[in-house]
Amino acid sequence: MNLNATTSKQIYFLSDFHLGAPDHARSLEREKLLVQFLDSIKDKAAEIFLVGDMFDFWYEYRQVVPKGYVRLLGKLAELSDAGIPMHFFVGNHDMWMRDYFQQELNIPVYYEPKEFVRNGKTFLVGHGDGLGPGDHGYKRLKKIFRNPVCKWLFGILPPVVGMGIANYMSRSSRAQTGTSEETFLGEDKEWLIIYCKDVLKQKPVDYFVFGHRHLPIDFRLEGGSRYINLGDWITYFTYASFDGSKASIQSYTGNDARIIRNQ
Ligand SMILES: [Mn+2]
Repeated sequence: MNLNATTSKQIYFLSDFHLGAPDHARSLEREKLLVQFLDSIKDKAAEIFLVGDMFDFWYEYRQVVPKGYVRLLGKLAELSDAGIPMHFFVGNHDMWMRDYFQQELNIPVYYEPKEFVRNGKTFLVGHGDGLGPGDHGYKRLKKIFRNPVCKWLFGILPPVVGMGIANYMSRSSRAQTGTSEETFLGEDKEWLIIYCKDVLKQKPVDYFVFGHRHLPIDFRLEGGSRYINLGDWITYFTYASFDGSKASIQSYTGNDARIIRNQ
C-alpha cells in the first residue's frame, strides 16, 4: 500500500490502552476517549496499527470472549467495515488471543514483530516486550505464558477462577498507578534502542515502532532510522502517524481535555 500525497491520508499507530484497568469506571473513560479519537481519524486513516496491550487482560476461550469493551470493538468494526485495513499485535497483557479479531473485525493478529513497507519506507512494528538484552525474569515468564500447554490449562479453569486470577494479577499492573514514573534511561540502557541498533547491523529499517515502554520516544538512530515508542493511553494519550513522507508522535487531547487531566 502507498499513501497518495493528494489525499492527505495517514497511517496511524497506537498501543497500550490497558482497558479494564484500574477499574471499570476509569477504563470506560479512557475507552470513550479512544473511540472519540478513532472517530476523529476515520476519514483520514489509510491504515491503523494497534500495537498491543489493548486490554489489561484478555483470554479468549474457544467459544467465549471477556465481557466489556463494546464501544471500542464497535468502533473498530465500523472502521473495518468502512474498508480501513487494521492490524493487531498482541502485547504481553493480551497475548492469549485466538481468531476473534480476525473473524469478527477482519483484523489480523500478529504474535511477533513484523515488517511492512509503505511508500518505500520499511517499518518494523511490534509490541516490543522481551526484545533486546536484559529483562530475564519477564522473558522466562513470557515463555511460560506462550506455552500452549499453559494456555490450555488456563482455559480449562472455570472462567470465574481463571478471570479471578487474572484480575488479581492485573492489580499489580502499571495501569494501576495512573501516573508515569517512567523516564528515559539513555540510549545505552533502553533495551529497545539496543535491539534496534542490533537489527540495523543486519538490515536497514526506516522506522521501528514499538509500544510496551509506556513512554513516548522518538529517537534518531544511525542512517536516518528512527525508533518510535508509542507511549500509552493511560498517561500520555499518544499515537504516531505517517503521512507518506514523515512520521511524528502526537498527543490526543480530545474534545474534552478534562478527561485527560483527571487521569
Ligand atoms: Mn503495556
